[in-house]
This record gives sequence, structure tokens and C-alpha cells, in this order.
Amino acid sequence: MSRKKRKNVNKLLPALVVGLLALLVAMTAIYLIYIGKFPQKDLNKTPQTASTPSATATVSDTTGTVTENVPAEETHKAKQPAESTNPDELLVSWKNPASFISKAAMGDGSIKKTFKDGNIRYWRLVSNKVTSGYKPSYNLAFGSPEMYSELEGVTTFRGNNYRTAPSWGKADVKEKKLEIVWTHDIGAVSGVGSYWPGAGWTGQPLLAHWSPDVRKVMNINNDLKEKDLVEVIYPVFDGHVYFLDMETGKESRPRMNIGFSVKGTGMVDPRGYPLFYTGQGLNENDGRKGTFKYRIFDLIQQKEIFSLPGNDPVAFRQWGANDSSALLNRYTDTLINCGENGLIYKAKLNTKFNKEAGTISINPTVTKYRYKSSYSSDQGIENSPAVYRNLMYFADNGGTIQCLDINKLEPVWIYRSGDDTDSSITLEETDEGVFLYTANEIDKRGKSGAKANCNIRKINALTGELVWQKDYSCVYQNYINGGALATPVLGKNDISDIVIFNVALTGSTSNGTLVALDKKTGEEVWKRQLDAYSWSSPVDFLSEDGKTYMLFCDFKGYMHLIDPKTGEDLDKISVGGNVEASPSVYNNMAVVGTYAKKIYGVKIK
Ligand SMILES: [Ca+2]
Ligand SMILES: [Ca+2]
Repeated sequence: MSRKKRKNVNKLLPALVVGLLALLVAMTAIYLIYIGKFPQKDLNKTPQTASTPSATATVSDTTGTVTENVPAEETHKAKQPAESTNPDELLVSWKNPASFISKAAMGDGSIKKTFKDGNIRYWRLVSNKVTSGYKPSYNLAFGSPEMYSELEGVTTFRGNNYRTAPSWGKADVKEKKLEIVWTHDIGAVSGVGSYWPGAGWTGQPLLAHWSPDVRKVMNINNDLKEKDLVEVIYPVFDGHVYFLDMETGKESRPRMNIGFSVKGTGMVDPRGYPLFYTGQGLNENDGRKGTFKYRIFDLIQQKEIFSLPGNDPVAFRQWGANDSSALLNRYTDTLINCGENGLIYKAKLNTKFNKEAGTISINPTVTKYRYKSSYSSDQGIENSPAVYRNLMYFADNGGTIQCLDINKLEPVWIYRSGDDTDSSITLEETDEGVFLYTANEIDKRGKSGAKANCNIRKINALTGELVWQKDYSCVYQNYINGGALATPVLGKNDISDIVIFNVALTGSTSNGTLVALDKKTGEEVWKRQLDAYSWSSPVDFLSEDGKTYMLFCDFKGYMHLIDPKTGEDLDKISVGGNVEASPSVYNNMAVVGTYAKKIYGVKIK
């Protein structure tokens, strides 16, 4: 061996030792993995918004049909704070191994997702055809609730995608009094064995502060074209959509005749486009029968330009009413709507709005999400969906609370609420996480004269885990259900530590309870017994000096001005009859329709 060669061997020795050591470590690791003792990262504890490893979802075939490889959830890191308006950046990953046990492609194009205590079978239909491998052609996600509406006002039920803004602006509160400053007469309809006067549940009037250029191209009365108008847009029981000047209560343009009752809440396009959307509550009007439709109106010409059939041939339930108030994603021109037929509609509207020419058109492409929950066969959604980014939350008549990835149309988690849930879910994002608040009613569990608990819950919105639950005993009654029909006030600003629920028929068929619960613990902060129950959702609004006030209406026809820190009345006025609808507030004005067959304009003084 030459010196040179020997030198090379000496050089190689340390490398050989390192290599052998690495081999030893690798073999030990393989052995540990084999015996199952290799420490792995606990994926269950990985925060949902953080980047999680991409993996193929477990696909087990439970039916003997051909197993389809379902692609893994892509990993999306929340790169931007919620102020972002780019859906690509807003998408959150929900890849959490704990959220489901297995996922199986079924023979009929559905997918069965099995969770800890139940399962969901779901179908995605594009142009009414079941598609087994749905892939969205663009990303859909919502921004922060403050970013929901470009148009000032209340443009959907509870104002935003968290369902937490039933009011807009700030009120100048001095006397802490309410005063009716106008009323506007509306009608009633009769169904078989039923009579529906005025406005119904959820019935929140829409308030739109139009931009001057949009106002000028619409068919608003000439004398109001130059006025800085806040317009009340209100579909009600008598089958008309009323348009009123919020200041005076006078018609701002001719009413539109739908011909059949609306009892839910409509939606005005949050982009400030002259488009109005509404479902239908009944399909009969004083003996005349019709079909159920979900309608979209052009507010320039004031005419219907598109509709979805309520009795949808692809739906599992042939009841076509629609009380749910839709959401519109203004970044992607996408409408999200839930039907009482059990379907979720995701429609790319393909809107063309030419402000200068005064023309607007849509050409929707409709995708549908249909599902069956193992919790209950009851189909139909009456609450208004809430959305955190790409995660949508809703509950159904069978008591399934569902978190649905609205981008991929895939259920993320389900929760058994135990009964029909029509109260809309409210959302909150905090430093501790994203949470939802929900409450059910006493319906499917009921027997006449029996009692059951209305369950109020705080749930981790990303994992579906219960944070706390608070129960209130309610009386069952079949035609007017007890429990929560109202959507809660989610405290903000000076009442940010509480959430306020309105629970009907606690104790008897005529009374109720208004309760403020501590958001962290679920403990009662205050409780008020009501001698008149209510289905109306309480409304919080902020004063110019930073104090939160609350309006609350009941079945005896009172509107209360309440201090939400104590639950006590500051003032109380009569609005003529049962209030199932819930008020909207714009600065110092509140508007609501009641069973007295009137819309009321109430000044907060
Ligand atoms: Ca229901
Ligand atoms: Ca019910």
C-alpha cells in the first residue's frame, strides 16, 4: 500500500463509523415502529389553522362496492389574517384524524363518512347529476364578518356570515326610550286551518343604504332618487315584498307581488348590486295553490330573473319552503342557500352588472349538496347558515348540526343536537379558537304536556367538541314549539363576555326565559323570567358612547329596550301584536313587522 492509499483509508474511517451508526439508528427506529413504540406527533392536538401533514384519507369499503381512492385534503395554511379577501388565502385545512373514522365511496356516487357516533352519506350534484369526485373549479371562502357586506345596512339575517350583526351603525341614545314614528299597513293570508297575519319567523327586515349611482338606476320613486335613502326591503306573509323609506315608512317604490307568503328573511346582495333574494313560506294563499320557489329579483326592473324549484326532484324531502336567509360570497360571486327540502345550494351566479347602462343579469351554475344523517331521517334546514372561511355551520329538522366544507362540499364533523334546531348558529373567533353557539327546540322529543330540556351549547367550531352545555326545561306543544327558536345575541364590545339566549315555554305554554350566559363557563350571569314567551331574536346595537343596548320583542306584542348587562327593561312599548319576526336596527331606527298587520318604524331615543 502506498502512503497515498493509506492516507485515503484513514480519511474514509470516520465516514464509515458515521455510516454504521446511522444504519444502527435507522434499524432501531424500524424495530420501534414495528413494535409500535416509536414516538409519533399527536396529530389530534395539531391546531387546525396550522400546516398539517398531507396524507391520504382512510378509505374503507363497508359495502363491498368498488373502493374509490378519495384524495387527501390539501394542506392549506392560514397565511393571512381574516382581513384577507382572497379565498385562496382564507381556506383553512380541517385535516384532523380525530374528526372521522372512515370514508367510503359508495356505488351510487355517494360517500359515506363515519364519525365517532354516527355517519353521513352525501352526494354532490352538478347540474343535477351526481358526481362522485367533486372538485371545485375555484376556491370559496369567506372573510371576517366585518368584510361580509360592502353595502351598509342589514343585508341578510343577522347581517353577516357569523350571524352576529342584526344592527348597523351606532345609535345616539339619550333618553333610553322607544317611540313609534311610523307604521305601514300590510296584510294576511289564510291557509288550510291557518291564518298568517303581518310578518312571521324569522322575518328580519332588510335595510339597504344604496350608493347614489345604484339608487339612480333603480325604479325608486322619483321624489326619492336624490335622497340619501336607507330602504327597508321586507317580504312578508301577505305575499308582497315591501319597499319603504326607513325614515318615513312611505313606499319608496311599488311593492312586488310574489303571490305567496314569505316568513323567513330575504337577502339583499352584499355587493350593493340591485339584486334581491327570497324563499317562500307557504304554497297556498286564500285557497289558491301554487309551487314553491326560491327567487332572485332584479331591483332595476323589479322583476324575477331566476328561480330554483322548492320541490326539487333531486331532494329527499318534497316540502319546498325556504325560511333560511342566504349568504353571498362577494369575492367569488357565489350564492349559498339552505332549503327545507334538505338541499344546500352553491350557485356561481355569473353576474353582469353594468351601472352606466343600468342593466344586471345572472346566469347561475348550480351545485347541490344532499345528505342523509344517521342521527335522524328528518330532512330540511330552516336556520340560516353561518360560515367561518370555508367551513359552514347549520342544523336541520332532525337535529344534526353539521360543519360542511363549502369549498369541497364535504362534511367535516357532525354533532347530535337531540332535536329540531331552527335557531341560527352564531360564530366567534377568539384567541382561544373558533367557537359556535347553538340551541335546540322541544319538538321531535315532545309529547303533549311533557317537558324536555332545551340544550344550549358552545362547541369548538373546528373540531366539533362540546365546550359546555346548559339546559332549560321547557313544555312541549306541537303547534308552537318551546325551546330556542330565536338566534342568540353574541356579546361584543362592553358585553363581550356573555351570550344571550331567548328560550320559549319554560314553565308553561305562555312564558319564557331570557338568559345571559358566561361565554367561557356557560354559567348564568343573569336570568329573566318572561310572562310572554318569544320566538323573536333579540337584537344588540351599539350607542355612540360605546354602550351596548338590546331590543327584544315578545308574543304579547311588546318591544323592550333592555340593558344587556342586567336584563332589565329601560323602556317598553306596544307594537300591536305577536312579534315572531325580529327587528333590524340602523343607527337610531328599528324596524319590525308584527301580527298586528303593520310594519313599525321605531326611533331609539
Ligand atoms: Ca324545524
Ligand atoms: Ca320545530
